[in-house]
Amino acid sequence: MLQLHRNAISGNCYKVELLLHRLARPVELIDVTFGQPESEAQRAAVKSLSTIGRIPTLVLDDGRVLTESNAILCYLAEGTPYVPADAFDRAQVLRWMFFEQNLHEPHIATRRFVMTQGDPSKVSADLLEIWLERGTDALGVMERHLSEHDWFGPAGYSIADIALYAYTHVADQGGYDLAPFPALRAWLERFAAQPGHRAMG
Ligand SMILES: N[C@@H](CCC(=O)N[C@@H](CS)C(=O)NCC(=O)O)C(=O)O
Repeated sequence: MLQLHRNAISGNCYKVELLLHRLARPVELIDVTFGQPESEAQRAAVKSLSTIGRIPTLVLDDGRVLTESNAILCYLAEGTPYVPADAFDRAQVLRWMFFEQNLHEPHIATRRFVMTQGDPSKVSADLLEIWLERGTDALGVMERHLSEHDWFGPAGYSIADIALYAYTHVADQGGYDLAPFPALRAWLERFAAQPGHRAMG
């Protein structure tokens, strides 16, 4: 059976868990906690599996290991409706997944982590402000797309939608205001209303 090293508060792990759930793929979830007495051993186990040593880390039935949430999504979605077969359409999905890792997650997920799990007083006010501005810019990019499209996938709900949903739906925890983004809020509702949806956690 697939094994996924993960934790319940990580949006990157949630992406993978949601797709596995929608694909009805059985998986053994292995919790990796932070700041608990047992966490050092759990993190050492993850570090022994790959050079990056972060979660999510997926271990396949044959023992091969895959890291990077969006790479894992691409692997699991192969041959399913969650990723288009057409090369151009597929590239459209990939470009949103690169956008997520480049301009969205580094600001929105990091700010959320600091605000909910970390100590904001250890981060400069300037950096918190830069994350807020850049994350809000990324939400604006999504809003402009969603003003004209229902999904980020050219043919509908896709792994690009899963990748972007993970941290957008909890962006308020990082101090982001979604009120100015009505098309984005409608997409969040549409996404969560899909049959087979599974909440984070
Ligand atoms: N780009 C990677 C990010 C992986 C990552 O940074 N994961 C975090 C949890 S969301 C982690 O393992 N943090 C532990 C650490 O920083 O040591 C992905 O999308 O999977």
